[in-house]
Amino acid sequence: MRTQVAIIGGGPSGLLLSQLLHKAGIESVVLERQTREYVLGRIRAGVLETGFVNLMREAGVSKRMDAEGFIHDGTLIAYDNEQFRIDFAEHTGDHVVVYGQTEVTRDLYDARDAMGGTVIHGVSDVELNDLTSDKPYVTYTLNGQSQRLDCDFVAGCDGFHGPSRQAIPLDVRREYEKVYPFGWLGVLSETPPVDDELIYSNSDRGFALCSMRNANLSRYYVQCSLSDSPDDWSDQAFWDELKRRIPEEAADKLITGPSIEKSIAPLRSFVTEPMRYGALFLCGDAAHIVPPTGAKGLNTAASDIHYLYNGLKQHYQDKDSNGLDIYSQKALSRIWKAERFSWWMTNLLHRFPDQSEFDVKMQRADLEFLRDNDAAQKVLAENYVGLPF
Ligand code: RFL
Ligand code: PHB
Repeated sequence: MRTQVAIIGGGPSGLLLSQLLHKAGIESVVLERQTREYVLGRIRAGVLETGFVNLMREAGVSKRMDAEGFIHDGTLIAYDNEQFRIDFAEHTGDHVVVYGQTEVTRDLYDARDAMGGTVIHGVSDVELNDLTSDKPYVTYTLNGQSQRLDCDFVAGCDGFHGPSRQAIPLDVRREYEKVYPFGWLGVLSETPPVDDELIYSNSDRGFALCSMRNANLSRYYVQCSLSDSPDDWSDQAFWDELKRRIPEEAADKLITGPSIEKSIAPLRSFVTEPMRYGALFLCGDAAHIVPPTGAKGLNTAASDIHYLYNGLKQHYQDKDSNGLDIYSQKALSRIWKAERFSWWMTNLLHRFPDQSEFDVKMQRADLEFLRDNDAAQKVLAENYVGLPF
């Protein structure tokens, strides 16, 4: 089989890229290891920047998101029993949209089906070959048969554990990583959200986040130990702990119910450089990870897709390779800023096992400065709604 762009990974990055390329008349084939049901069962991001929303619109996949997504003009930050609001609209004139990654992915799959896009599920043994030649190709196994996909370019959209990043030789690849000494225990429940806006809470028992998917679907998180397993946490234990970590006013009105999903995510900051190697371009979690505190993971994937899509369009339509040549540099420049913001938010809001009393005082001073200072709030708001592409 032959295509112009072989896309490894059918998560949001891979599907969005393939949809945009299709609209520009560029062929692609998406190779996905899992079934569609499995991909749609993963509960992940919930907050979309305007840059992401605009890409979905450009890809012609925004109808449901535009109708059902919640516009959030601000967010609440709590510590101890106090809370204050960061007003995105006032500080940036912009907002974020709360619409689940599961729904984004479902809409992208539906659009790919409607356009007759090729998404092959259940592939294994994916290998990227001859990336520095002008005839790169991907091999894989499907239903026990070896397959070969010839292409002009490979987009590595296969997440943190996929094979694409590993195809860049170690003497070329440089990786930067910070692993945090805790995780997030997340619960999804069919209950109305506790507030109209998200609540990020720093408490002396650890971080908590109140988020949502729609008017009757809430998503909550508490910071937990890395040695915990979701089975260690009964629903009752989770709700009790969440209530202890958010302001009393919110705890009193929290409506609890059975969890319909419960999982633990480790927190990590990670960047690989460069993001291009010959015909291979890394996108999204394949190249970088942020801790979820700044809601940036899916949104950094969007800027990669924007740069790569425009670079490929320039290559095929104008025979100009400049966009592809500067891809890695442009993508990384924005990513490092999102890394900084996510790392800062994580440090501001979590309890660290080795935190001294002095460190706790510094965190408190940082929170009070943010509460009282307009410029500090503007910095947070600008980063949260998303830096320009
Ligand atoms: P994905 O979603 O991991 O998709 C990669 C796809 O590649 C497939 N794959 C392979 N396919 C073929 N062959 C192989 N060998 C393969 N190996 C893997 C996988 O099956 C998968 O389908 O990466 P992508 O597309 O780059 O998307 C990235 C986002 O998923 C991620 O950044 C966000 O979910 C991060 N994130 C958040 N981001 C936000 O922007 N806002 C948020 O509010 C937000 N909240 C979160 C989050 C991530 C979380 N977790 C669980 C990590 C909250 C949480 C709890
Ligand atoms: C979510 O709704 O899952 C969510 C929201 C904001 C974050 C992280 C996760 O910062």
